[in-house]
Amino acid sequence: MVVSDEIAMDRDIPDTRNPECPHWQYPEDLPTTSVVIVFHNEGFSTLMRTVHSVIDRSPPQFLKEVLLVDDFSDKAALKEPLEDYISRWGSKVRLIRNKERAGLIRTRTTGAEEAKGEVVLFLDAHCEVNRNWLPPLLAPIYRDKYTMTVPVIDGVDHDTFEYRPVYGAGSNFRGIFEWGMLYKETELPPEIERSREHQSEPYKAPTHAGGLFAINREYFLSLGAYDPGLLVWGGENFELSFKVWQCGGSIEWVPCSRVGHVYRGFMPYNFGKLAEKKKGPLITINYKRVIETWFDDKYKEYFYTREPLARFLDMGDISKQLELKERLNCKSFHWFMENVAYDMLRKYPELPKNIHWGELRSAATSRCLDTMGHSAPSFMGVAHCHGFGNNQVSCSQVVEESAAGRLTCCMSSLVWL
Ligand SMILES: [Mn+2]
Repeated sequence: MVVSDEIAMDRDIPDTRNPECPHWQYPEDLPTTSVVIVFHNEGFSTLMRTVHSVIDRSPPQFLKEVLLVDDFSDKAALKEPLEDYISRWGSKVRLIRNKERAGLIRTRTTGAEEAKGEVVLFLDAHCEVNRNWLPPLLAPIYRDKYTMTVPVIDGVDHDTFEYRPVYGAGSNFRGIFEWGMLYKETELPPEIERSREHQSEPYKAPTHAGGLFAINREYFLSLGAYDPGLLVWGGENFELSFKVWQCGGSIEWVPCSRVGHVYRGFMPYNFGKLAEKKKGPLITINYKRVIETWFDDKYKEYFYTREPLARFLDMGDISKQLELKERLNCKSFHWFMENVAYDMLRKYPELPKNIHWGELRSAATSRCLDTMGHSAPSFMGVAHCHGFGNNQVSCSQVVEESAAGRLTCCMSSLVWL
């Protein structure tokens, strides 16, 4: 925040688009857009720089409003000083506030309900949109209102606030996931590469990172917005992606729309009272709701192989979600795997059932293998066995690949081969 506060709200940033991008033509009657930004105790300057960049770099005729939705922040700067600051934009920037903490997911739904534009475009509260970012996101929705669009995300360094692309202008990636429901990005499969004429044209993708996307507002609400049973954060990107694809829509990533995002170094807030009500890791509970609603039985087992404890977590009632799936006549997960995420099994093959899972205890020291809160296997350690699973769950499968077989181990959200 010290660095961010020193940087101009309307600074220039490098144009990271593919050089083809300025040559595309877009319709002049694109839908109007509400840019919805949810925040909870966000830094004042990062939040306002997000708004400045949207106002400065969006054609005004397509930008209906920027709708700020405060998820019950308690920082003083986000009270009257924020209201004073945004008054310079009149009705173009609107602020609504939750009366209690609702979490990111539910607050996004509130934003969509309150929005006045035909399209809702969600941004995180610490972004900087790049040159002509908006028309390329709206054009596919204009063509087909059941398309949801996703910009390419550039990085804004959380220490220096340097703006730099994660991917070069010539390389395209798309969102997938592995069976423990960790979000991944991968090169375009050859099937898609072959069908493309230009490096800069939009392409279909199975899923998205979650924070930044545009969707027709009525369509989003007709899908039930986000499952209201999902708590705070995590898994909502998958829920929406499966729902869109399996129920007749599609997702396109748009290389000519670039948005910078500050990737944080640590989780800067807690889940407050929302987390206390639930037993077990909240994100895994969210994943369980999503896979129990949208996966077919065979694929559910792959998730339970990676997260054996999830089978015993209380995910609440999903009957409304299953009803929605029935009512919208949605396709199977198998259809999704065959037609949309067909490159996924090449990267993350089907998982056989676990042979063993539980804590892995040293016979010599009686201490347990532990992820130590890290997400890479090289950082694993041993610790006092606490018996509550989570970061001390290990499991093993034999994957028949050679005559000798191959042992796969996983721990919590880690996998190694
Ligand atoms: Mn973010």
